[in-house]
Amino acid sequence: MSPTNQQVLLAARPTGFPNPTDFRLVEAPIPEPADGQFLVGIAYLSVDPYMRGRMNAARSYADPQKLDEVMGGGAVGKVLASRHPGFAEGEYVVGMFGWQQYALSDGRGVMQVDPRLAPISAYLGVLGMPGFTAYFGLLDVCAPRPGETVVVSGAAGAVGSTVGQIAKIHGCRVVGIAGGDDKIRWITEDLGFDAAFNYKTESPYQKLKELCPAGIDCYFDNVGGSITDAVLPLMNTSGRVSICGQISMYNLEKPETGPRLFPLVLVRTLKVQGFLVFQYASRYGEALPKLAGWLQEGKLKYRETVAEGIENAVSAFLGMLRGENIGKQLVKISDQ
Ligand code: NAP
Ligand code: FER
Repeated sequence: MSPTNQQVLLAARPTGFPNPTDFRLVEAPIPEPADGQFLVGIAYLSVDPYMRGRMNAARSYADPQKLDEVMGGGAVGKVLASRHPGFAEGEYVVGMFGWQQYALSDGRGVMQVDPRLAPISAYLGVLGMPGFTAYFGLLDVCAPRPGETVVVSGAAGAVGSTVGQIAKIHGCRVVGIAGGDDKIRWITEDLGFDAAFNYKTESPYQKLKELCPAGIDCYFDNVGGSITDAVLPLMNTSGRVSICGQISMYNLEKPETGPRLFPLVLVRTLKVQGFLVFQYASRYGEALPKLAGWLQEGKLKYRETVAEGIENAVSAFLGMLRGENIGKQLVKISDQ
């Protein structure tokens, strides 16, 4: 039997929390590069929260994921064959290669990665899109000053765990919010967060009041919803709020109503700003050496939760949406 390219397609648009039946695993022939193309053997693929948004029909920053097409997504791998002058066989690359074992590329949006600087999987996490999100979303949007109190939600995930450590590097007091005692232990004992609590077993407002006696200067929001409703009343005057993600709402069938907090934004003169990491694409080259430097100095640590095999990509994605990951959720496709 000739080797094939296993791929995961979007089979149906979910309502509410996605089901495994919204996806389909298929086999296709391994493609051959034409002139100007190269073939990538994928080593790891990334499953990310934004993919849930792209499964809906509504257009936003990017076009929706098309039905019956390979799920889009970032991946790292090795160039196996090349007819492209800029990419040589044997090089490692990161790009939007999708949920499959092999991908053809024309090089657009693809970057070479240095496997001597860090294991290649890191380019999907701390040295990749989530790392850049943490870097710019904290430093550019919140601009934290030494001694300030920074609160991070989704604190044990890919973005949140990096945000907390960058805030520590900048001399802040950091308080994390995450959904499990194992997650809380990791971010406080290993990553150096000053304090953290499990929002599933503690009252966020009461805990934050206790853990942030000087109030909150910066809030990096990965989750939204009732957690954010508890943070905002504790913000100090002229506090900054970086709206990075609202994952608590991504799978809701009906929008939730909550308290109306804009009066607080007004009287505390808060800056509340959403951002998309892609806005900073021209500055990734500024963030990468900083993140890699902190990694090498041991000031920045990361963790990965790795599922094995393309056939487990869907369960890894659904597990990440349910909070089963600590650090970055990846899927290992092959040893490249
Ligand atoms: P992640 O945090 O590694 O994984 C998602 C985490 O969300 C889960 O582990 C889970 O942790 C938490 N979660 C799930 N449902 C929740 C709920 N109802 N309430 C509170 N927390 C919930 O994912 P990531 O890649 O680092 O992304 C984190 C956030 O950043 C997401 O909102 C994502 O959309 C956003 N993001 C934004 C940009 C941008 O450009 N703006 C770029 C990348 C990511 P718990 O166990 O703690 O619940
Ligand atoms: C994310 C959540 C939302 C994200 C991007 C978006 C890159 C927005 C995308 C869009 O507007 O299309 O985690 O990460």
